[in-house]
Amino acid sequence: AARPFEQVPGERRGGWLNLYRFWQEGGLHNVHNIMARKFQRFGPIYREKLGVYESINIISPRDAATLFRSEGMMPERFSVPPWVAYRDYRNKPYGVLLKKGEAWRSDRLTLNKEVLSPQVVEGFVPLLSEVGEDFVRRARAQVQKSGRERWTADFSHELFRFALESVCHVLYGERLGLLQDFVDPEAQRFIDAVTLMFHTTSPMLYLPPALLRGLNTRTWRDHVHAWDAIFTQADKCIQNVYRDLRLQRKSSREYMGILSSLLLQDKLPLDDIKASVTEMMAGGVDTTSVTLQWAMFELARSPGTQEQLRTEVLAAKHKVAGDRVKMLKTTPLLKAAIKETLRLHPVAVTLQRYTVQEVVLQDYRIPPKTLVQVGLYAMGRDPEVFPKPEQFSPERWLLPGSKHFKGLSFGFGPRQCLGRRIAELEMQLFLMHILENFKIETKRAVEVGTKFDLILLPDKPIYLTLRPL
Ligand code: HEM
Ligand code: 2DC
Repeated sequence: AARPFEQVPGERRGGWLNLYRFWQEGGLHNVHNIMARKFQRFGPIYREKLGVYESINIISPRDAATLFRSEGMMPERFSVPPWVAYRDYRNKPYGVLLKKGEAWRSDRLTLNKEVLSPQVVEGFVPLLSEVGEDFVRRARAQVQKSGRERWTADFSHELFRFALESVCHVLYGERLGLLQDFVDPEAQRFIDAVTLMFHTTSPMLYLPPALLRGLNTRTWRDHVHAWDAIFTQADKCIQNVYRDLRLQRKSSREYMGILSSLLLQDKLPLDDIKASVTEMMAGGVDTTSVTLQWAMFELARSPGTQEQLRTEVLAAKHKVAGDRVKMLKTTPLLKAAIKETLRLHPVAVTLQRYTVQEVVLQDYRIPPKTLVQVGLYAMGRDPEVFPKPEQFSPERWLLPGSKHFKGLSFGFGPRQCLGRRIAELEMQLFLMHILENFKIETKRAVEVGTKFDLILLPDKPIYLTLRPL
């Protein structure tokens, strides 16, 4: 028989003392490294209590498989307390990100049809490709302007704008024009608000929502302001589309974007549509832009791999006369490069689920309703799971039988990332266009680490050079 729950290794200190130590040791921006160290110290399973939250942490793909296979029809993850506290404080409805149970499931099934299903997703390709082409155009203009046949910069702000432009094009069927010289200050405020929202979440991550709502600290106030700005701006975009639809300003033949489809379908109440569309708009900025930054950085450091990708992309382009949908079907290495980027640089430090029945992990019996976290960052760098983990090598994803519960960057199952297909297409098309037009370079010697700011980010600016081919 399996061992009892109480015997799972870990520290036995109280949660508040732990949280205090954690603060003191600068753990705030270092959650990922602290976890990796704990797996080294305690082995592939350990328990932890921070503040009021107790969790079991696992690292092996086999345990992840056990966890996800028993997650049921309405999986629940850790509900980020400051996000819940804000919605309750302002009396704003939850979207799929924060809903639970049947309410989550019915919203999610309706959204899946418009955001994830293969038929609609193919329709996103021209919209996202267009934004990628604009980025190339802008980059060429910057090269011209520099007078040095190259463009060297920290691309993070450019990529934030690219990402917001992309997600808005598929959500609203409209362009914001963020890749021109003049950028709408409201859009820039939205981008800054999302970054601030993530940044102010982490210090309050382990405090219960009820406590947060009454707080009057700088962090909580900034957090509220950030979400206020996010909701106000998203609401403006949503109202625009709503008005155009009522005035029938758009022809009903062309694809009008996710929001219009949801409104015309009339299956979800308007408030629920708004809540989830706002979450997608906010969720679509930092996630893909940071991943693209890492991808370009890794490709710049591995010129051989970069050249292989370019060869694949150019061959695909040649074969199908530039049809992007078809190109995406013949570029496995490009897709593997994105998976490989997310292995080393995941957006989410962990995946989490509350167990619904008893499961056995590493021969310990884990009772129902336990918070279990899969250490995604630690798994991606574990030599037992990925041989030579420090090497950026997309080919490892093309070896047969090597992927079992290892490619988990977007989560798993019915609760996985809703924006997954948008994110993947956006990133694949972006890299395609870049590889077709530029060489990506960087100063070889610079090491860049990772910082936890709720999502994982580069700990310093990354300078890259684009050089026209
Ligand atoms: C959830 C990763 C981009 C919207 C998640 C989760 C992960 C994730 C790990 C939790 C999944 C789980 O618990 O199994 C990523 C990564 C991205 C990305 C790595 C890009 C590189 C996006 C984009 C959007 C988005 C572009 C919006 C269009 C969401 C939403 C949820 C979610 C709404 C919550 C879904 C639910 O609870 O039903 N994402 N994401 N994400 N993501 Fe993403
Ligand atoms: C943060 O301990 C660390 O995709 C916590 O687009 C556990 C945790 C729970 C949920 C995770 C979160 C972490 C990181 C950010 C994620 C989030 C679920 C969705 C969110 C992974 C790992 C994200 C970035 C969404 C955000 C949408 C939002 C802006 C409306």
